[in-house]
Amino acid sequence: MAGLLSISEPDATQPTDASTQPDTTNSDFLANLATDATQTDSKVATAYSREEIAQLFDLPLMDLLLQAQTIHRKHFTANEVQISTLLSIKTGNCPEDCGYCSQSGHHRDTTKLQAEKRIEVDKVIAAAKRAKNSGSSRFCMGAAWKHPSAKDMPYVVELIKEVKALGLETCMTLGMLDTNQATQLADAGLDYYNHNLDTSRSYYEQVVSTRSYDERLDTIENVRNSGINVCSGNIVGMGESRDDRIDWVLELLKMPKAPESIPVNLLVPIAGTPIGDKVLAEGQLSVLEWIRTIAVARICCPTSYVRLSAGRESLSDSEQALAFMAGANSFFYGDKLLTTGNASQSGDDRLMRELGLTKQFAAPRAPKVLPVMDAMSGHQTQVVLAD
Ligand code: SAM
Ligand code: DTB
Ligand code: SF4
Repeated sequence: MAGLLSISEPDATQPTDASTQPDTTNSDFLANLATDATQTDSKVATAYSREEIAQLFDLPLMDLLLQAQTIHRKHFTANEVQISTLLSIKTGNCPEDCGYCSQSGHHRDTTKLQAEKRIEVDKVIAAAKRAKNSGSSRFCMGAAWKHPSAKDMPYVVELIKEVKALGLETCMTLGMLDTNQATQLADAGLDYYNHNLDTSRSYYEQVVSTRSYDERLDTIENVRNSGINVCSGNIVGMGESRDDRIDWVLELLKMPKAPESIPVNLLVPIAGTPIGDKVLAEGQLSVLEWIRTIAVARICCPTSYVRLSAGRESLSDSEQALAFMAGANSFFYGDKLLTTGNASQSGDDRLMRELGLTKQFAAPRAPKVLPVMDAMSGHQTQVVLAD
């Protein structure tokens, strides 16, 4: 295990208190973890059993962070982070009843969220330009829909093309997509589609009743098959158990390919939502458990970007530093998420300087369908590019 501390062979010169140390000495799996990370990605991304994931969660925190950071450095440039800016392009009155979400029409009498119709293309482009000028490399557009309607498709296709023309990567999160819609977005050149599983299959029914876990997986499969990069993550701190967080990791590993981007949201408890109200009354989960979840996601999906998502506004610099140590290498940048506040941009600039983090540049996919002029007829036509 060149260059890595072995967690199974403690330094004999250091005093240890055997009564307080978890027994990790019998686990070949833990001893070989970082060595395994040098093997092929497909092996690493599918190799973990439920028990092994549970063992990772149980590690002493410093051991877990060390392993996660070591694995991170085998697959990514150390100290480089990808940053994205979010914009809500259609806010509130969502027909789904997600128990954490300010935008659900089911909670509108208690959240009092001001709903807004689709915002005009020009306004989206202006926000994307501001994001680009601030140094963001990806622009993520979210809509509170169960799924886009047929009349929404030309609008979102136009947004993808216009935002890409600025040299930004594009991401969308619009609810469920069928195969045809996923293909239309892929043809327009969409780089990422965000669709979170949020939690385990068994806890999901405590979180939302208007759609099923399998519908969520179907959309992710449609996105994957279309060639768009998959962004799929969770929310930590909704009242789910450690077992639910383990099962969520297992769901990622069951996919034919792990998501390229994994947002790990820390619940923002929003007053007036059923889950927000419960957490506000009963107390929030320890931030360290969110950090452990980030580390386990990093270890199990070593080539995925792991994103610090909702919840950073309430965290200290030191807590965020630990999350980067745990292998997170992307975050949402800008003063607002969708409907709630984010850590401030100026604060993030300062934090990045203090931690020595640098921003990664954008690498947008080329659109698959390009407009061209037919030289003979003078009419506008399209070419479909090969993959
Ligand atoms: N409507 C689309 C959907 O559900 O896929 C996209 C927007 S939705 C707001 C995107 C994600 O934001 C959710 O899947 C959830 O993981 C996260 N999210 C929403 N509200 C949150 C909250 N209060 N705290 C933490 N994460 C939240
Ligand atoms: C994701 O996983 N988190 C982002 C993004 N994907 C779309 C959204 C966070 C929303 C937080 C609550 C809000 O601002 O409404
Ligand atoms: Fe709608 Fe998405 Fe909010 Fe659920 S999380 S209520 S689908 S906007």
